[in-house]
Amino acid sequence: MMETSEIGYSPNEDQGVQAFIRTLNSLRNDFLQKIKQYTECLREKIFLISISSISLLIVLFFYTFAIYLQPIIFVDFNKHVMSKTMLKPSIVSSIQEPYIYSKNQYFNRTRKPSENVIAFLVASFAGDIRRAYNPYPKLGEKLFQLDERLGDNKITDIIIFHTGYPFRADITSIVHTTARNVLFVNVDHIFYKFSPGFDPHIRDPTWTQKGKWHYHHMCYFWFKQVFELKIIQRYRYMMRLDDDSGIEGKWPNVFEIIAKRQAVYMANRREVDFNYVVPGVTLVRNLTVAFMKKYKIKPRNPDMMADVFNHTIEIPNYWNNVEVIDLSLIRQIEVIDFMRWVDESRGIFLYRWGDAPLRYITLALFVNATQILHLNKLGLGYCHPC
Ligand SMILES: Nc1nc2c(ncn2[C@@H]2O[C@H](COP(=O)(O)OP(=O)(O)OP(=O)(O)O)[C@@H](O)[C@H]2O)c(=O)[nH]1
Ligand SMILES: *[C@@H]1O[C@H](CO)[C@@H](O)[C@H](O)[C@H]1NC(C)=O
Ligand SMILES: *[C@@H]1O[C@H](CO)[C@@H](O)[C@H](O)[C@H]1NC(C)=O
Ligand SMILES: *[C@@H]1O[C@H](CO)[C@@H](O)[C@H](O)[C@H]1NC(C)=O
Ligand SMILES: *[C@@H]1O[C@H](CO)[C@@H](O)[C@H](O)[C@H]1NC(C)=O
Ligand SMILES: [Mg+2]
Repeated sequence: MMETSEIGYSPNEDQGVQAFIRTLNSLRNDFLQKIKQYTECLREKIFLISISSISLLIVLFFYTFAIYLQPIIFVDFNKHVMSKTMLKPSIVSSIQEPYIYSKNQYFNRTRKPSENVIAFLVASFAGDIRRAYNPYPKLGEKLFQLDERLGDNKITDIIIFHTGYPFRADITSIVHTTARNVLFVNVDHIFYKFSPGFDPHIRDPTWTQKGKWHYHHMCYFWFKQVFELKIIQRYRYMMRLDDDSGIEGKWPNVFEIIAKRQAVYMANRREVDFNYVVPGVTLVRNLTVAFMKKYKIKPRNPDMMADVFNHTIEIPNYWNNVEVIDLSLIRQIEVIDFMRWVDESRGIFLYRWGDAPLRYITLALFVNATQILHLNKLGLGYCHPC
């Protein structure tokens, strides 16, 4: 102030300058105030950002840790919260399978579907799986054999469930091999699915055949998925036959036999899966125990159930490369429930639980001894591999 007056400004000028300086000062004060507020705000933000980063790092750490620990991940077989009343049997796909090639359609026939069905599963020739091969020539021989050996008057439909795309030449040669109706049903839309929550990307299987997860997909398909397909709903009994197995000698009409005897299942011979070959196969007992406890189920077949539990290192199965099953069995709500428990436990993919031991346990739970017929007791021949 003194300086400015000493320089000799006029009072008017002096007042103007003072006002100007006051304004400047107040602006400066405002500015400093703002800066202070801003830095405080920034400090708060930095604090929040650091907190978030640290939490993120902690989460990441545990996540990575969990990934590394996955081979010994604990499956809580008891943690199922579904109640019986919540169940809906509508697990069946509401849409028709997208790609179906029907021989009847091809020949412009309007024949009704048969009562029963013979089902195969094959891979179509593709370059992207290990040991890719064309299964159709051999399958043609199988169908020819069936016409000769199975006493059903060649009326039972054949469904060839397949992945990939058969060549037209494969289809036409098969269509002309057998008198039966044949349906080629592409199952790509379900075959490569995994159990919910399973991560096939970072995990390694305990077992590999063909591609990394192909064998597991096959087990999943025959244990559960096949019964959810819309096309299967119209049939009463399903006979499964693998393309590396065959029926030998003359077979009677097994569908008639199973119906007359009011049976539910026609079983091949008993085999076992050892826990040292299929690590984790015995854990299927934990799931079975939890399931029986939850729904207070007493096994319909105590001998078979004892067979499941009595042998420390092995789980029994019927070698279901060939089997005949009453499809009304797997339409029962409790059975659907069991299949879902197995699915949700992810045991098929974690431990390669096979469809054969799983079928055996399903039978032990829901089917009594008189409802199971045995191929060997009926004197019916079977070969594998053939
Ligand atoms: N589409 C498709 N079908 C498969 C695949 N793996 C197996 N299958 C079919 O599923 C059936 C059973 O498979 P197999 O490889 O014979 O398995 P398995 O019967 O348990 O094994 P073996 O006892 O050695 O015969 C066969 O008819 C195969 O054609 C696959 O990756 N894709
Ligand atoms: C089936 O019918 C279609 C349309 O009428 C015809 O073009 C086709 O040739 C018929 N197929 C056979 C095998 O007769
Ligand atoms: C499975 O059951 C056995 C025997 O009761 C028990 O020792 C084991 O800890 C269980 N394992 C799991 C993963 O639940
Ligand atoms: C198997 O278990 C049942 C009961 O669970 C028992 O009665 C039977 O003696 C056992 N058999 C063998 C061979 O251990
Ligand atoms: C098996 O179950 C069927 C159908 O529920 C029944 O008729 C039959 O008597 C049962 N047999 C035995 C041995 O329990
Ligand atoms: Mg086989």
